[in-house]
Amino acid sequence: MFRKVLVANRGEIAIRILDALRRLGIPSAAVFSDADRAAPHLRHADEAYRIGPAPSAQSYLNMERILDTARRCGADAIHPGYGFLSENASFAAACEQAGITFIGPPASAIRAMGLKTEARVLAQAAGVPTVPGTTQPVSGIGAARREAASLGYPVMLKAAAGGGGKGMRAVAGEAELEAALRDASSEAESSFRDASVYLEKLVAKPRHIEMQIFGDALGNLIHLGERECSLQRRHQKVVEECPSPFVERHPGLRERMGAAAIAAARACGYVNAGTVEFLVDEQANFYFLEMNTRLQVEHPVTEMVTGTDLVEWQLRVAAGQPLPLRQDEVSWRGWAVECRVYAEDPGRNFLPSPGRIERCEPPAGPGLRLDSGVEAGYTVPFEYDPMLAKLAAWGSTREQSITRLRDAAGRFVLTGIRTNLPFFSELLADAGFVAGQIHTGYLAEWLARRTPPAACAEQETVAALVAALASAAAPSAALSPLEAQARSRGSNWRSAGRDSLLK
Ligand code: MV4
Repeated sequence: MFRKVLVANRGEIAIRILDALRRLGIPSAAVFSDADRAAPHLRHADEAYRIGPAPSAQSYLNMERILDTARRCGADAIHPGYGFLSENASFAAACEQAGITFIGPPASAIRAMGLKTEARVLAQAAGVPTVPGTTQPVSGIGAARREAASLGYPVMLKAAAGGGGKGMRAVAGEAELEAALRDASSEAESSFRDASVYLEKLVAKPRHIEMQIFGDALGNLIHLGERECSLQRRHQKVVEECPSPFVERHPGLRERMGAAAIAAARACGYVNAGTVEFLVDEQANFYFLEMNTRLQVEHPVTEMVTGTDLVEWQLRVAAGQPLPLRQDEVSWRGWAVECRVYAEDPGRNFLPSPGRIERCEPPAGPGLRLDSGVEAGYTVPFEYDPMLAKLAAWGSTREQSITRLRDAAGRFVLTGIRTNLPFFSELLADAGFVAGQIHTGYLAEWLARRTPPAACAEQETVAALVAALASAAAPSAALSPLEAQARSRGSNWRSAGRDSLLK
């Protein structure tokens, strides 16, 4: 298929891709920044190349450096993983121009789905249901008032240039519209350097259900079923599952959402792995949210239920081969649930807790899968996304997969840093979750019920900072620069850059 593939990523997804290359007998090259000189993913590659200093902008986002490294090491393909350059149309185009295969969709498809308003127009033109609202940004408060009045409150303001909740404001009535528009525009400007905002009818208590699709260069396009991703915290997915309990309870919904997802993919000439995200309301109406033009973090739950290897599919399709399965050959067996293991402390408002991992002893057992980027003795760098690993469990029923995952999360020994593993033992036992009665606001409500209402996150952060400074002043200060740096970031420590990896 390829002479050599360079994996332009790090952590668990780099290992996931490098191991697939090894299984397929394809030579591989890894890259690393100065912060990743001892990173575990390097040992899964045949060669490793330094691409720059720790900051992502000077390393994993440094397009020229990565392309130059690919040329110098003789790689004829680059796999971007997720986050970083995986949805950068200019990078995909630069690879194409350099004669290096970008393992992902064509740059034109990335561009077409990159701007949320344009993606909505494309979806609408393809007959895909979208939330009622504007397809162009509103020009000012006057237009916003008119649009909101015709839609009817409540409405949702959204940044045209971005997703992930930045620049988004729910507006219950006209009295709040002007202030909300001002806030949404300024957050959109600071997050995406584009203040454009558009309007949608607010969908109450929606679920986030996404369809995995796959296209090859011969025009075949299929779906591999859905993933329920409604358990999110601050627009960051925490638990994902396949199939969705809601879709299971609504016969015919999967087929309708699958057809819509394929129509959206066809409208932008999609090839390779992609995901179409939908909002689903309590009456099982579904609305196109956005299309992610990359392999997603949560792809393992789809693999575990369909028995596929989506990275192998990506490589084969990028090499011009047809899809390994036709739509009528895709089958789903059992259930899979995944939790994302982060270096953060649930007891302190999920404050970062990177540092040196002392023990890392994953659980073993039937149906378990761990995609990990860390090991004992490894120091988690603070420059990148704090996700350490993904722990998933397959079962013949949803109950069995949840029980296996909850038990495994409780048996996962990971010390030296704090992680959110203990949080999963609780969450996966929650009656609402076990009953499948979840929506995108569920986790926030659950957390609010579970912990004493903090006076305010800032006070907690100040307290943490005072504690940190106090212990730093003490001669035996155990504070690593990491911890101090991380704490100084306060509770909202995920910068925009991090979000790019939270997909
Ligand atoms: C919405 C919505 C309700 N109504 N749009 C959040 C980020 C971006 N992906 C779109 N999001 C939402 N859009 C309308 N018209 C509620 C959300 C939303 C959400 C969506 C998916 C997953 C998690 C979410 C958390 C809060 C709000």
